Amino acid sequence: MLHVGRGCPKSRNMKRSILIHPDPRLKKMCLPVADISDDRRALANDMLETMYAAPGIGLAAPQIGVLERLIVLDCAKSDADTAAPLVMFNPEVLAFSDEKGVYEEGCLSIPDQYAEVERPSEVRVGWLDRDGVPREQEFDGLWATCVQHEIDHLDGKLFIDYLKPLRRQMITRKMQKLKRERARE
Ligand code: K1U
Ligand code: ZN
Repeated sequence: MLHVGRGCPKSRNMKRSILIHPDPRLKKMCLPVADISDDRRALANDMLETMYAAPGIGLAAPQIGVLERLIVLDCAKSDADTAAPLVMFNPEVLAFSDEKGVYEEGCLSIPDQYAEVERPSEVRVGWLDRDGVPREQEFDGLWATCVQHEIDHLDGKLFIDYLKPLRRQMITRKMQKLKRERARE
């Protein structure tokens, strides 16, 4: 088992709580990660744990209140044999297709609300992996949708920002009600 910092044994990953919209932290532009330390790798592990537990196929650091450019995703089938987690520090869309696709998106920060969003069908993404090694890969299908959705989170953008104002307002009001109910529990 790894022991990390402050003399305190770091035994296992921790599930974090996910912020619910509206929250000012979900609207912020996140800062690039300057160095990929053991603490940041532990944060990425916590995010994967949180994403799988939700369950979800992606998660961005601001969704757990950390305003840094870090995302995790796994759009593979959910059984452990085919798990394909990706950890991306400072991800960037380097190129995108003219062809667009529509996918019904959800968001762990906007529970139980889904809407069709149009985005480029294919994207080339560059990022630093958990060892700080630069990576580049093309994504299509659900992976392309998910990686764009997660990178949007790092720029303070939610999938509801692509919707017409009335639909966005209705969803926001539902989320305000949900937060009031959860606060009373
Ligand atoms: O960023 C997030 O809030 C995670 C979000 C990612 C996403 C979903 C759909 C389209 C684009 C991006 C989710 O994971 S919502 C939950 C979800 O879609 C799902 C959950 C379990 C199995 C399969 C999908
Ligand atoms: Zn989301």
